[in-house]
Amino acid sequence: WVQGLRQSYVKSLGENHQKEVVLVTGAYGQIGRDFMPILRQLFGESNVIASDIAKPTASKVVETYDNLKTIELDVCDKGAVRDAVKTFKVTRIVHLATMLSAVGEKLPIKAHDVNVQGTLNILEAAREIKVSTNGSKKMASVFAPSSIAVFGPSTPQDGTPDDVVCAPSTMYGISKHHLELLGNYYHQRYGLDFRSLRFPGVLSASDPGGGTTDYVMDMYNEALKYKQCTSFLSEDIELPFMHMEDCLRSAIELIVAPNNKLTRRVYNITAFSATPSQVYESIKKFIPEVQAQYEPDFREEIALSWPNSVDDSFARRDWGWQHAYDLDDITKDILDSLAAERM
Ligand code: AKB
Repeated sequence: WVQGLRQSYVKSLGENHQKEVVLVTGAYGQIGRDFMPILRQLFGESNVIASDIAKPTASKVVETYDNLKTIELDVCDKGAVRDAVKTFKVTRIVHLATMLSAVGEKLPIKAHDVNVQGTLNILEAAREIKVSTNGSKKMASVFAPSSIAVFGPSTPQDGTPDDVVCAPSTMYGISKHHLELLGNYYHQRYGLDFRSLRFPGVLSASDPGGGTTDYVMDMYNEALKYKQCTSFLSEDIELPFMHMEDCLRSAIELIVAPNNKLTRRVYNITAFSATPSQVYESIKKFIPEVQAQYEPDFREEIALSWPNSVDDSFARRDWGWQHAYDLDDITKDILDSLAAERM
């Protein structure tokens, strides 16, 4: 699917398009690690720069990708962000650096710094850069994920639409709501091409990164290792989810969508909803002897403030979003990948 999207993207730009230079922040996080190879396929291997707060060890980089340009970049450091964007003449920023919900409740001030100040630094650097493209000067465009965490306890919880009360009760949710508002502001005020998706829980075989929806990945890991798994949410708490591959495809589809197709800068996006007991039933289809227990902790309150399900009909209508993976497809796929990693 990347090749198909690449062809239509290149075609839509016309013959004489300038090459893109893409800066990815948080490139070694849960989404970044899987997103990097796809972005390199789409924009060209040497045109994508991976950045993160700490540079991974050389062997890790070499193992993962050939000729990868990597830089150490703290998004809270305004000067360093500006310098990176200017030095590489960046035309597009994929801003993934963030602190997720559960870790954000443990370190709320740090989460505010990274998620709020970091995002402002990115938008400012994108606005300032003004790269020459085909004779005209253009700001860098920005894709930055938002989250279902922008919704709060007073939001209607079933089939939550895009335009609805957003009064989040977590620092992560507050910062993602701020990101959406800032992105809309930079778009309206300066014409900056900002695009965002409100991701649900994103499921993959890679290590989870401090989120509330990560209980699913914990259950998969433990089920495989011990035939016994524990959910840190109660069995009946329903949340929306999607497979990492669907998440990355939705991001690319939005990034390459022609501007005239978009009726908004931020879209709800989802695949399906599930409870911990449904996840357990799904695991049992592949590991019949597995047992589950439910030991809710502080993350229960976060989960209770989020929607059970999300209405993503605007994304489906405007740029043709369709998910490919349902719960059992994901369970099978992730259990297979985890089993292969252990061999
Ligand atoms: C989290 O649980 O914090 C994230 C999210 C839903 O944004 N996965």
